[in-house]
Amino acid sequence: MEPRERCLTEKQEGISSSCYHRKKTMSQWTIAVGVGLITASGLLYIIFRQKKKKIYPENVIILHQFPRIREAPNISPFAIKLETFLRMAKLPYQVEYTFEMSPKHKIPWITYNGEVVSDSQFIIEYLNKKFNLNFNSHLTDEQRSIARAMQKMLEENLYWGLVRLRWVYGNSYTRKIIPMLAYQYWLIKRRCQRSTYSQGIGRHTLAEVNQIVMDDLKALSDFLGKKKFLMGDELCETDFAIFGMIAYSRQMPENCILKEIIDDDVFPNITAYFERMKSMYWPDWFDPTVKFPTFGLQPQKSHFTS
Ligand SMILES: N[C@@H](CCC(=O)N[C@@H](CS)C(=O)NCC(=O)O)C(=O)O
Repeated sequence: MEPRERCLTEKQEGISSSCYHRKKTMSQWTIAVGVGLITASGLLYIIFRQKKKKIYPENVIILHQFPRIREAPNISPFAIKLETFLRMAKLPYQVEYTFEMSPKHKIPWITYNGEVVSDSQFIIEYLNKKFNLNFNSHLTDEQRSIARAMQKMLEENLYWGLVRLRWVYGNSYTRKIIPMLAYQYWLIKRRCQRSTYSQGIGRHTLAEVNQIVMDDLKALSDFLGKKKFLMGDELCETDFAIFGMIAYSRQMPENCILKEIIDDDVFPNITAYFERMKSMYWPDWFDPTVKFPTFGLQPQKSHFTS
């Protein structure tokens, strides 16, 4: 190679190697900044969570649920189910009104001596073990199976129909029961449109949803017949779920089929069942003093503790 050519090649190599080094340094910086940001946000999240960690009284079940409304103890059937169970079992509990979701991103949930438990059914099973309870001990295996099937029909089928009627078709009627801004309603509506579509019921017409709701209630009514509780004279665990779901069905907006069902008392035995459970456990069902939303830990009610 000529000395001039060699000189040029060396120069080019020098430029490209400095370019390469600059690029390398830049990508190292990008990675470092990225890692730094992720670590910092992780730390901030932990600090924030720790700061938010609340101290609750010992040996008291803290029931985290949506704020109550004037006409009923809650807008969630699962919360009513759970609180009725707590009252029936005379367990020491305190309600915390909140919009904070459980680690499973659902509500209600409980905290008990630092332990967090999610899902109303798992909570009941957890408390059954902790406090040695069993409201199903008088049932045969066959009755247990029927009770489970009935509960799943209401909680996994009827519930979604009711979600659809309240949030997707409810609009201003729902906002009369649950005071909220139009924008907040719209956000929840959008969420419920998606969830009911994924679940499946959201793909049906309103008439079909009405039919599903009606058929489920009829099945419940037919099975209940003249019985006091689902399986006879003695209450079983599924009765809490049934009561929660009937209570929920009675909070539906005025423009929906449930209003006609209730007004015309199409299922008088369901009405009687609802009134019976309500009078047994809920002297404070209606609370004219409520200002929705009320947040925070509520005082423990002494007449429901053992
Ligand atoms: N299987 C759950 C169901 C709870 C549930 O669906 N809660 C509703 C309120 S009624 C909820 O948290 N919805 C919020 C969402 O799905 O994002 C239980 O029994 O607790």
